[in-house]
Order: sequence, then structure tokens, then C-alpha cells
Amino acid sequence: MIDYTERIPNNVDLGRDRVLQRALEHWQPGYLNWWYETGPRDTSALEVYLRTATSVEPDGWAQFGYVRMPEYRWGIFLQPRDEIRAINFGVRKGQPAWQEVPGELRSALRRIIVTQGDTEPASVEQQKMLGMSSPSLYDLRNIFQVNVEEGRHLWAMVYLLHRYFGRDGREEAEALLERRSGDADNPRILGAFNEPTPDWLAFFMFTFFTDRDGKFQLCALAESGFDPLARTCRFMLTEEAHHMFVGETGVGRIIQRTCEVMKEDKIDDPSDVRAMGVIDLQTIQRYLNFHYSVTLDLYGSDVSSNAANYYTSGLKGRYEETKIGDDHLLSDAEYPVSEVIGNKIVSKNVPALTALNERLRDDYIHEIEAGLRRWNRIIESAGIPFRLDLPHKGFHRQIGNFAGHYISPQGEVLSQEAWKKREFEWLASPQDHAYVQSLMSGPVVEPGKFANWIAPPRRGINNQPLNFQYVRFN
Ligand code: BYC
Ligand code: FE
Ligand code: FE
Repeated sequence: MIDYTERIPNNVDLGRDRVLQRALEHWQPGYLNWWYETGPRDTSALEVYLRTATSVEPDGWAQFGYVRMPEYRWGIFLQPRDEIRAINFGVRKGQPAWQEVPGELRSALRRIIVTQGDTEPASVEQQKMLGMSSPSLYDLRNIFQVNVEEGRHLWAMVYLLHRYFGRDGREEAEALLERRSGDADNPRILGAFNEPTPDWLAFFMFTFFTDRDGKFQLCALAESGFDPLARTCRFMLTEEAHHMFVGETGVGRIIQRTCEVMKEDKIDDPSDVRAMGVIDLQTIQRYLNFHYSVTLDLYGSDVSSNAANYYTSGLKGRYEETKIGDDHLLSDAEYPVSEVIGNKIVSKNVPALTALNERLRDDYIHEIEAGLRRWNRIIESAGIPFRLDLPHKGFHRQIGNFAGHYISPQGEVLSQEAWKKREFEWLASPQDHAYVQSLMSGPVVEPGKFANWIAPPRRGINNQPLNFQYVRFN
């Protein structure tokens, strides 16, 4: 069980290690300052119907109640330890999982934890304005739930830094509160986390596409031979599921509403659709192209010696490592990666060890395709002859073998000039953004009401009705 009488709720017996506890209590006010400064705007007085973890057991999520967000009980929760857990891949395969950091892996491990930790506050910063334009109380509650949990994910990584990395770890924990999404001088580490999330369509795309990178990276880290990291990530994954649910159903409800209007009014021209105050499917496709491509970049280079080293040394596994039936060493295996040669995209085999980023990206794409099929079913059942597509893997990439090339969504290799000419067929233009934002001028705060551009969800949160007071304004 989680001890909520402590200043920092935890299930790691924090009270037994006074030095660590004091260090974290010292970091805590800095964290709250960060939340007030860069967290959701003007929300400190709101009471939000949030879930709080009461234990790390599967039923431990049952606790729902009104909370003022700055009083949310952010804490440190690890999945219980499996005493006989071993390292399951790489050259140390079969040895007992580490409970302390092996000296020679210290800097690589710190780097992974810092990179993971950096994304969590970044996403909160990206979303801080969105409460001002929420389409319903239900959606407002959901974005705040996501925000407080991303805050907790930061706590999860900061605990590891403080507990296992001494002074360097404490310095990194401070720096996590200092970098800012999109800041020219001190940006967040990874590209997608410095992009703006200017409206709710972008938010839902982000939680569908980018939070799912979170899922796949956390799954790879949940395989880690460093047991405290694995146990931390396992618990984080239980929270991630809700974030992706918010994204998939959010985009799905926007599609559904657009299709209802198109069908009722028998229109399909995007400008007629916009005249009805809903988001045309073409604009949804352009948002999708953006969020998909910037998220593909988050997996790193197709061929990466970092990734090979992380795997060989037992720090970071593959998606569902222990379910894969091979040697878990990858000494002779190969894996295909793409390359641009002249004006052609070709596939070539490289040592599988060096292609682990690409492999995780492919696992991710597979899951994305399933989500896209569910969105397309909504359009199909409205009888509308339009389908959303995933652009080619090389479209709009900044990292890896496609970086520096100009690839169309159909996978043609173009000149920069030819690509630029068509950029706004494929990615949202300033006008598209302005239109979407024009729909989202103020929050809808009446219980049970939804903005015109989005359908209501099928059911409420925690079996509450749709007209439940999910957020109280005092
Ligand atoms: N942007 O060998 P390479 C989440 C850098 S999301 C900028 O290709 P590697 C969440 C790279 O750092 C999950 N830079 O890459 C979601 C390296 O830099 P140095 C986040 C990038 O190391 C929503 C250089 O390029 N977790 O949780 O194999 C809301 C060449 O490196 C990018 C993790 O990512 C980029 N996109 O793999 C809230 C897990 N990509 O050495 C939360 C931890 C690469 O030249 N991170 N670079 O300075 C990792 O495992 C790895 O760092 C990466 C990169 C997979 C990200
Ligand atoms: Fe997270
Ligand atoms: Fe998330």
C-alpha cells in the first residue's frame, strides 16, 4: 500500500532513508514552483474529479475524488519487487537483475533516465493553455488528469536520480525543472517536446501519437536489467493507457461529429464543412501527418550504436522482450532499414543490434495502424468515401536516414522545391491552425454540454453521467 501520511506518498519506505527523504523534500518546493509557473494556467482554485493511486495493485486505481491540482499527492510508486528477476537480454543475460547501478553503466543509464524524465514536464508545458478552451467539463477533467500524471512521471524519474546517482542525480533533477519546452536557450531534449500544442485537435493527436511513444519506450525500459527502473516503468505504464485513451477517443469524437454534419447536410467540400463549424477531414489528415512524423523521430536514428550498447549491456530491451523467441543477444541477426539513394528509397539489412530503434519504431507503427483503422470505421459507417492514411515513414523526418530528404506522404523522393510547393497540402497551414483555433475560443463549462465540433463520449468517467460536475469552479 501507499503511505499517504508522508509528505511524499510512496511505497518505497522512503522514511527509512532520511538523507534521501530530505533531498526529495528539498526538491519538492521547486517542483511546485515549476507547476505554478508552467503548469495548467489559472487552475489553482479549481476542484477536479481526479483519480489518485492508492496502491500499485491492479485495483489500486479505485480512488476518485475532488482535488485542487497543486494539492495532488504526487508520489513515488514502484511495482513490487520480484526477488528472482534476472537480466533477460544482452551479454549479462541470466545474471540477477541489478538493484544498484553498475559503475561502468552509470552515465548511459543516467542519460536514459534524464531523457525519459525530460519529456514528462515538457508535455505539461506544451498543454498549459488548453484549459482555457476546453470543449466540455469531461475533457477539461481528462486533460488535468493527464497533466498531474505526467507530473508524477517526472517524480518517478527524479526519485531514481536522487536515490541512485548521488550529486550528479540531484543536479540533473534540478535541470529537469529548468529546461522549458520551446525555449530557444534551454529547450527540452527531444524534438517533439519543443513543438507547440496549440489547440485540442493537436492535444488529442499528441496523446494518441506521442504518449504512445511513451508507452513503447516505457515498455523497452520496463525490460531493463536495472530493476528499480523496470519496476518504476511498469507502474507508469498503467497510467499511460488512459492518456492514449483520451487521444484515441478525442480524435474519434471529432471525426464522428464532422461525419454527422457531413451526412445530415449532405456536404463534402471542406469549406462547406467548415461553414458548419466542424473540422474537415482533410485538416484532420494534415494534423495526423504532423504528429505521426514528429513522433517517429522520437525513436532516434535507424542505425544507432547507442541503441546497440543499451541492449548489449542490459539497460534497454525490445518491446515485449521476454515474449520474443530468439537468443536475446542478436549476435548474428539482421533487420531491414530504409535508405534514400538518389531518388529512390531502398531497404537494406543491417545488424539487428544496431537497428533496435527502427525495430521499436516498427512495433509502434503496427499499433498506430490499428488505431487508424478504428477511426476509419467511424467514417465508413457514416457512408463517407474518405479514409485517413498514414504518410510514408520517410515523410517530414528530421532524425535518421530520411533526415535531409524531401519525401511525399506517398513515398516519392522530391526536390526541396517540389516538396515546399505542396507542404500545406500535407501539413496544417497557418490558416488551418487559425480556423481550428477559431472554433476553440472559450471553455464550455456547463455540465453535460459539448462544443459543436466534437461528439460527446460514449460514457463518463468512473461510471458518472456525462452531465456530472467533473470540475468545480469556486
Ligand atoms: N530529438 O543514436 P541516436 C514520453 C539525439 S515519450 C532530438 O539516434 P539513441 C511522453 C540523441 O539523443 C518517451 N534529439 O539515438 C510522451 C543523440 O544525441 P547525442 C520518452 C534526438 O540515443 C508524451 C543523437 O540524436 N522516452 O514518455 O539511440 C507525454 C543520436 O542518437 C532525437 C525515451 O525517449 C529527437 N527526436 O535514441 C509525456 C526513452 N532522437 O548523443 C511523456 C529514453 C535522437 O548526439 N531515451 N536524438 O547528444 C532513449 O532511449 C533514447 O535517448 C532515444 C534516442 C530513443 C530518444
Ligand atoms: Fe508520461
Ligand atoms: Fe503520458
